[in-house]
Amino acid sequence: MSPSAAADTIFALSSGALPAAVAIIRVSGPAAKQALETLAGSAPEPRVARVRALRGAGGALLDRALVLWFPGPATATGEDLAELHLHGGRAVVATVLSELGGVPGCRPAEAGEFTRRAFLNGRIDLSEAEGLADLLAAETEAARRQAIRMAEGGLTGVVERLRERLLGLAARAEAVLEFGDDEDDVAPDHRLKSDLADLARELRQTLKSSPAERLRDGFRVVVAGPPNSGKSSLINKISGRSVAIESPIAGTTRDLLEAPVILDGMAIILIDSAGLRATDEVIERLGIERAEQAITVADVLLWLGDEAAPRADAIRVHARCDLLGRGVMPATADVAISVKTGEGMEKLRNLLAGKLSSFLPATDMLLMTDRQRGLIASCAEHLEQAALTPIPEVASEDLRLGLRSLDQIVGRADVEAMLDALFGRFCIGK
Ligand SMILES: Nc1nc2c(ncn2[C@@H]2O[C@H](COP(=O)(O)OP(=O)(O)OP(=O)(O)O)[C@@H](O)[C@H]2O)c(=O)[nH]1
Ligand SMILES: [Mg+2]
Repeated sequence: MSPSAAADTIFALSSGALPAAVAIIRVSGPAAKQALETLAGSAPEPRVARVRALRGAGGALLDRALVLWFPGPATATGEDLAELHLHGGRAVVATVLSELGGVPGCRPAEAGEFTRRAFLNGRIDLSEAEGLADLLAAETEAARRQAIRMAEGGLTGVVERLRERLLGLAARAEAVLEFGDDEDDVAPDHRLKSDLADLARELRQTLKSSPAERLRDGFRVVVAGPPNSGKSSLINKISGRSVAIESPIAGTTRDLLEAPVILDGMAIILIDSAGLRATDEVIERLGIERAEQAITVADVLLWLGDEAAPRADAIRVHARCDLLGRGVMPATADVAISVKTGEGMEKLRNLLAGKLSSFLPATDMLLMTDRQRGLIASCAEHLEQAALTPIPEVASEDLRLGLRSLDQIVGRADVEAMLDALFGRFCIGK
């Protein structure tokens, strides 16, 4: 019996916001066919769209709709599935949903429940489900492209290949366990440890690209420098909004201010910060502490100071270059800009976009979510331990734990705990 064979039948509006030209309601579960029969009189032949009059319990006409019937298990959810393509008015949809609620065994779906059933019935694996969740949430082109690759199982393939290799190594470790004492039978596996270390290194390498969350939520670009250097003005200019107060008074900005911006299809969050200087003023000092912290965790630092940047990888900006005495860019700066004249702004955008695209994964690599990165890191850790330990039993156990981490990425291992977290990210009807 499939895991959800005994489950309720769920239904929800699966298409976008109303009103719309067409609204699609999906019904999934053992009572899906009965729901169709109740509303449309009968279910059409499988996978053929038919126009049917939908009627309520009292016989009143609700809508003339296209209806489809997909018998399980070869369906999106792995269960019996019906689709009603209605005219997309709010009243029509509300009435049909309420009629469905009256069919025995049917209830409204929870967020992500359709996808959850697809996963439980083996129609998709966990990384594909995560890709789908991201796809629904993707607001930028770069995030969308990445999410599509994940939804198509890109990460599954990568993990499968890693898993095959790890299985091979685990088998060799077992062989050492079994025959290790009897050196006449089997030559000792001298290369096992270095092969383990190699695989661990490769895993660590895949962690060098940014987490998928960054691509979705935006790279954090912190603008910092001394007071009055033009930080707030720059942020207002790039975002095209008045995010932060600009003023000739040094020490205007205190808190960190965030402005989400799309740059070359990439989501970024521009972060304004308090000007750095020695001060006795308590609030200003708290602001400066926040600024210093933001500088250390920034994905990119735009540094507007004339003195050396606090991070070697900063983009050094010579701001306010239209002002008297600032016309010559110092050799230590990467770009001279003026928000007044617009000079250098294009070059700054290009420098920033270039830096950000270096965080994107290479074409054959995939962005991973924090959860997936954590599992890859834990797998690498187990391999490293296995490569170090002189005790074959310990090495074997480490490899088993390493495999388990990989399995959790695609949801092979015990995963119930994280399902709620993942599927809760979906919208209802997905
Ligand atoms: N001429 C000229 N003035 C600028 C330019 N950018 C900023 N200013 C002026 O410089 C002053 C300081 O600008 P802000 O953007 O408030 O500077 P800030 O770095 O945010 O300052 P704090 O928040 O106090 O740390 C304001 O009077 C701005 O109008 C520029 O490109 N050209
Ligand atoms: Mg400011």
